[in-house]
Amino acid sequence: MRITRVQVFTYDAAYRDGVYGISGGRAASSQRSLVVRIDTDRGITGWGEICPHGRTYLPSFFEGELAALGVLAPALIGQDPRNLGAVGRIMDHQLLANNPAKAALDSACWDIFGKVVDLPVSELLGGRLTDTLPLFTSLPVAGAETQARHAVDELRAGFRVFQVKVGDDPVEDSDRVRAVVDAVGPNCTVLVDANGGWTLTSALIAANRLADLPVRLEQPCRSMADCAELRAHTNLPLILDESVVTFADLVHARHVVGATGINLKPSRVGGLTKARLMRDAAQALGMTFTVDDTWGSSLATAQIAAVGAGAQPELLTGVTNFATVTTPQLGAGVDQLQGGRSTVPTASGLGVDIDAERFTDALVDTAACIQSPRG
Ligand code: 0XW
Ligand code: MG
Repeated sequence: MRITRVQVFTYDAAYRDGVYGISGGRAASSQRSLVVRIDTDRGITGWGEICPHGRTYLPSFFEGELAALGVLAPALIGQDPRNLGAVGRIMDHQLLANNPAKAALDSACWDIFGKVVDLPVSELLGGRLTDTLPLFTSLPVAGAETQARHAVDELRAGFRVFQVKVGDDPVEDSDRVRAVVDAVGPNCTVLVDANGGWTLTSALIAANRLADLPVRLEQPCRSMADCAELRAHTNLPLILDESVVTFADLVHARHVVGATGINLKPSRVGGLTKARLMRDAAQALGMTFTVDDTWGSSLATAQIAAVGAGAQPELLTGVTNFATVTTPQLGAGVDQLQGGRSTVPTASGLGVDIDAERFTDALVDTAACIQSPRG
């Protein structure tokens, strides 16, 4: 089985509730997503999605990942998409960085593999330990009252895990977190995500003010060194997100920084193949984790669900469902259930029935890149 064509498309993934903001004034009403379509000589098509979050959330950004896809896509022509090890090696030999671009191609290959063997990707990634996944909901930066009201709306919708966006003024931030904790009550989990926006000074002030609350801090400072310093001065559990890109980062996070959890994003670590490794390693290290991504639609959600379904339920805090957060959706796949949970697709591949008609104007098309063989 060979890859015959790779195409890259885009669409705008708009936030359902208006503007989504995180620390440092990083706010947007939509993000440009990149959707990869891989065709094969057996007539089976695979799809993958990555959606960078602005230009300063991670080093990765839309134009950069698009350029990387233009380099990576031709290198995969003629390769067997079921041989994920070789696909990953070829991509890593083309580019050192650009994990999200590699992730989109890796996901599309897993989608094909699952369709070939008629199994959901979740089962190919190590098995399914649950049929439904706990969801977490992200509350963008806003005033205390607004964030608490948003939390109550989501509580009524069934959510029990809340990610409160903070990271600017530590006094206001801690007041807003307290308002959310009071609003949702004691049976919920609250993750306080600064997206690296606090200085060590601010993080220490916030952590002291939050010390009596049952909350976990997520990526309080940008560097692992500052997060480690903070961890040495607080008893609040620490989750790392943006800092953990490689396997070595994960081990460092656990044993040097003292992190007790990670936010695992397939696009940040380079795809489902590497996310599986990170999931299993985090579990072996006894860490809790959320499975998430930078943004996207039902396709990114299906990628998340494929990793989350194989997680040990007692270590999985929650997963994201972009299918209820953004519009438009690319096709049915993951459904939200009562009680703040979502389904795990059971159809073969990633299980999302992509509306291919939506994607006609390719930004990258290897059909146009294929050169005639020499000699
Ligand atoms: C990447 N974000 C800003 C958007 C997702 O909803 C979650 C969040 C994060 O950093 O965890
Ligand atoms: Mg985060």
